[in-house]
Amino acid sequence: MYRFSRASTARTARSFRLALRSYSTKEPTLKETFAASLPHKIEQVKALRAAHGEDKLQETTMNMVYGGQRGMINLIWEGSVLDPEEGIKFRGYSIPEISEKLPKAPNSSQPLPEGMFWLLLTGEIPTAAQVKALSAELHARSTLPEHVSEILAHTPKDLHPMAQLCLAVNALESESSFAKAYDRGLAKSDYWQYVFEDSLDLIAKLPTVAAIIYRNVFHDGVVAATDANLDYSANFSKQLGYNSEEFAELMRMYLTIHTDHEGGNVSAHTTHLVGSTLSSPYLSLAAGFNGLAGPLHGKANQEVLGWLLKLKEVIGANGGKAEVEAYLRETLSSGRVVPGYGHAVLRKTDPRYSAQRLFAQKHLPDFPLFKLVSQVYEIAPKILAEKQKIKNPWPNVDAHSGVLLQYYGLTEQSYYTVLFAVSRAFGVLPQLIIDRAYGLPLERPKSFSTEKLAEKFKFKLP
Ligand code: HAX
Repeated sequence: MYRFSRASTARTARSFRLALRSYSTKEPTLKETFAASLPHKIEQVKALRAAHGEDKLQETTMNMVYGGQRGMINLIWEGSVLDPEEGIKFRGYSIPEISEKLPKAPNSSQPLPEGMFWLLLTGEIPTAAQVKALSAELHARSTLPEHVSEILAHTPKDLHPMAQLCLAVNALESESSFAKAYDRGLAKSDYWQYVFEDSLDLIAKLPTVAAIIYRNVFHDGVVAATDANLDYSANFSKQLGYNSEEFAELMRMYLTIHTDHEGGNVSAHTTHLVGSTLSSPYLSLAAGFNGLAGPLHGKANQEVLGWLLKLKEVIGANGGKAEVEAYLRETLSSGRVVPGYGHAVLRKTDPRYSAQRLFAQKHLPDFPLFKLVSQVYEIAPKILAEKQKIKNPWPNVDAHSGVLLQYYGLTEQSYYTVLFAVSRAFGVLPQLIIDRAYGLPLERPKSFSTEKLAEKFKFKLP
């Protein structure tokens, strides 16, 4: 059963109010900045649609329809665009560029995910004061309703942490200002304002939810009270039970690079799809998290760790290239995937992998598991490339994240996707706000049966 370790609720609330006051800035807030940019953005979309609304983007082939819609352009996603060769660009900025440009905590070299949220929503790099004010606002919104901690307290410990997270986020729906306002009667032009409020509340509450799950399942159930003097990542680290500035640095990097990966990935697409029915942001995000929990998507980070630890066991202390190669071949010949390798869009090493590799080279160059990851990186692409059907033999984000967590003692691999989920909320919720601000409609693509497709091509099915 989770309980706050110290500080009474009243004292915590007072410290939030003080923090908010001390961090308030004369510069425009996030909501003001977004609202100010909106009329121009809407004009741009209108002008583009008026000029090219009926023009063809591409031909849809039958292989796209049967092949998981690979390469089919069918979504608007403003926060990021993924290039197969260049990798992800967040509002036009690469990972090294956001690392340089986004505001940082004092004495930190990593960007703050709060700044990333700002960038993804508005397209603008916030000032340090704006990010500080946003951090304070998130702290002020972080209190959980009691029933959510109650539900988590009564959840079986062996229920997967991602299933627990989805339960908790669904249960947080009770807090949805969008759902309440909609029930009262809400004008369409005002939808986004309530989705904005819910999104900030959700992001604010996720660290405590995630920390409760971690502390309940793997430790003593005691969670540190939210510390309004810390940035989001440092506070989350503390709530998980870490008092290490280096681990907070890892969290800043981790939570920033896992946010967004354009709109077609399952967690992003699902959040957007469910949101199009005007389900609240809570239900929409929970749906996205359900998708993230799959082993071909976010759960690949857990799978990678299991696969690596087994490799370590199989090859022993003196394993070399030949043993790693044999293990890779055995994985493939047994009909399984090599977790952490391959991608539906990317055709090179994932820049999120490279960012984590840089972090490891700086902070844990001699950690044996990092050396093993590096060894796999040297060997796996060649072996995977031998299989012609595999379109991308290079590592993705999930090939590296678990090793960094292992180094700092967060060894419970079934928890890893929860960390990914906390970050993913920062990427999918900005688009949910934008969806409602643009007034995008219910999503409802057309489907055909195999018989109908054959009929279209006058093809006689065998
Ligand atoms: N190991 C073995 N086989 C692989 C493979 C891998 N790492 N990557 C692709 N393949 C196989 C596919 O299973 C598919 O086989 P079938 O035709 O027999 O079904 C074939 O190669 C073609 O696949 P593809 O076109 O190259 O890749 P997809 O777009 O279909 O799939 C995946 C992309 C990421 C799902 C795939 O590469 C994979 O399963 N990788 C391992 C799991 C993983 O790391 N997932 C995380 C991806 C990143 C992410 O979303 N993180 O959240």
